[in-house]
Amino acid sequence: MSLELLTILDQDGKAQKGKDPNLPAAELQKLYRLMVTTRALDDRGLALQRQGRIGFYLQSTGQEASHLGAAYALKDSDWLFPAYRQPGILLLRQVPIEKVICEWFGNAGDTSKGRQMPVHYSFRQANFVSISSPIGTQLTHAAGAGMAARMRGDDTVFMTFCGDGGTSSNDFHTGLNFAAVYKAPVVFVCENNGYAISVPSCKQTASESMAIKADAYGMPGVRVDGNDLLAVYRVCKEAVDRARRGDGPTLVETVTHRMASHSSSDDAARYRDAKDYEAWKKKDPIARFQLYLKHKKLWNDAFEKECVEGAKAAIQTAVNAAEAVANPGPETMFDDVYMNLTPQLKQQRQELHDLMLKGGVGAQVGHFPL
Ligand SMILES: Cc1ncc(C[n+]2csc(CCOP(=O)(O)OP(=O)(O)O)c2C)c(N)n1
Repeated sequence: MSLELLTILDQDGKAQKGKDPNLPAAELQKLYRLMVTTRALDDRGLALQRQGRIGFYLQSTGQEASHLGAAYALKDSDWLFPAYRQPGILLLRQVPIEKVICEWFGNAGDTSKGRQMPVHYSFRQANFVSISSPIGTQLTHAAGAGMAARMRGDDTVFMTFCGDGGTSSNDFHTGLNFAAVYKAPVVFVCENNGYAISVPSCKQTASESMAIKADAYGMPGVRVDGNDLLAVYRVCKEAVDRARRGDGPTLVETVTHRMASHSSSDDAARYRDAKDYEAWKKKDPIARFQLYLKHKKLWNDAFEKECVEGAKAAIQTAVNAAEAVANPGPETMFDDVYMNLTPQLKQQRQELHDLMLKGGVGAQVGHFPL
């Protein structure tokens, strides 16, 4: 049980001797590109919301290393039960950017057909379980999925995320307790970004840290610098290996900072400590990783331009394509809940059909086949 903050990269991007996981050059460049693309996606998401083109957005700026470093420790066959701020994982798992952006618009190209809030992604093909608004519910889901895998005897690992505020939820207790008792192969990643909306973490808990809470549940707890991609990766890789071996769950606290507001609906400047914010700005995870790549001769201006311009162009193409996709037709509200519609729902569907034929609600999208 270590309360010490584990780091590998110092502020100048130099790796401590003997701690560098020595990932292959192409993988390091891929991870850098993913962080840059995640940041660019975030900037575009907020801009679209401010322009009134989407209704809501949640930024993850400053937390790119925390979630990408963690998820990079998994195999593609492992599962994710995310919280609000891990969009980079979708890119890591090769979900097309256009699909991500269709979710923001809630259009017919969105996996959830516009039934979820924007930014509450769900991608079955990426083993990425739907984000849910209630804080902490994903922790129990991951614990249950892990228990099931252990009973089946397969070696899948389940990674789930929460914020510092999430540790105060009922489900944090239930999830961690069950996972530890049943030795479920789960990695709990608590991204301590300093705030739960406007409540600073010091008012959230009287514990010395988030990681220390693991002790009460009988699992290892580790604190790691969340703005140091290599350190997060290394700690999470150990936790993932431990889970896969059948030795049970781990709680990893990634210490980071929420550099943006909680969501597009609030203004952090009204409650955030400005000095704190300025200090964290200097610890930007992308800048630190860039220095590391530079020391390794894996970064230069041309590579930077390729990453930044490439991300912008891919996002622009995806926004254009996603914005052109129609909204889901009103009749789709009858889909996906029951395999066979109940007689009442059949009748309501018929009524909607007739109304649309007469030019009523949704008429502009045309009548649908019954
Ligand atoms: C059970 C529940 N209580 C309250 C809320 C309202 N709420 C939405 S986000 C949030 C704070 C989350 O903070 P944290 O877990 O630290 O994650 P972060 O947003 O910082 O990533 C709260 C209280 C909710 N969604 N669900």
